[in-house]
Amino acid sequence: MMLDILEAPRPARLEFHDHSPDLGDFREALVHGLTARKKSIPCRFLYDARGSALFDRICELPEYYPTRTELGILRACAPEIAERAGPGAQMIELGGVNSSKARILLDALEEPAAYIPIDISREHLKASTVALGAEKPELEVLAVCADYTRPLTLPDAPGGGMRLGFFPGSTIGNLQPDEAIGFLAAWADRLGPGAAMVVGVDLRKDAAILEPAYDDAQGVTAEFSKNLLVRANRELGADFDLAAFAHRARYDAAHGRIEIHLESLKRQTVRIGKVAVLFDEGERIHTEDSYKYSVDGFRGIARAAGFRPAAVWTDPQQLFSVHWLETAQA
Ligand code: AVI
Repeated sequence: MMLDILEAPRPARLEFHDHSPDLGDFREALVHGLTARKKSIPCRFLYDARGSALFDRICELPEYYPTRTELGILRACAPEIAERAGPGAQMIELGGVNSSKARILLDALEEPAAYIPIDISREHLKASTVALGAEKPELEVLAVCADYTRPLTLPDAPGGGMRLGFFPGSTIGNLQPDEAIGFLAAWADRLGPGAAMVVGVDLRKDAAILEPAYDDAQGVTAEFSKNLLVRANRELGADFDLAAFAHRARYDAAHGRIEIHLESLKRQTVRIGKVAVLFDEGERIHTEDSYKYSVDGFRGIARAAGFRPAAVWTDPQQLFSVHWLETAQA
């Protein structure tokens, strides 16, 4: 379904293509995940309107270094990215409800032909699309509400410039490494020959920096994780007692990943409609992994996906990295 969300006339197109997954997906995934031997809920369900707003707050937290570090790197390397991309690029952002990073590149690119943000969070995406469209009336903004980890068709966009994928925020780290390879390979295919992709990747570091970033003093990350339970209560009529679950975040250095769980603080039964789920005291629901890579480790992932890693930029403290990956030439 395609909705034209702009009421006033404007020179360039502003479109909203809505392919968002329906509620059935959440019920099915929740029941499936909570009735398995090891309980889990897929992390893509974290991002409803409330979850996205909470994630925006996480990005502002003093402990959560990735956002401000990546912004600094992007500001510094934007001219080089613009030079590599050339004029008339179509920028396709995977994610994109918070377009502050895209703006840095759009401001640096020479006459970008179109900006195509793809995000699962419908209301957030709509709002940011309208705001960006108002700010850059000459730019074609073609927003796609969809799960960019699944097959999708890109809208027709103008311009003969480079197709430039943009995947900031180290969201690649929320995929398992083999999934990350499959995901990047699918995008290399979708972008086609002669394209490039800019990917933000969090780097491996001490647990003393990583763990507070995922378990902040104000409890915003805990609220973000528990939003899965809030959603289940509101949307599916489940009866999760939020006070009976605790947010846990721990760095597993051997796997290079932060593991996030919700831990049941007592033995309890939770109902999701007709389904009853028994929790032992201390039993955990796995909600998210956030993988951290070395620069070379990530370049290996990109190569395995069929990209040629051509450039990488980092901050002076080596907290975060931004990679320029190229697809094969036509
Ligand atoms: C979206 N993603 C990259 C975040 C991360 O750092 O893995 C999600 C997040 N979860 C808790 N805090 C941040």
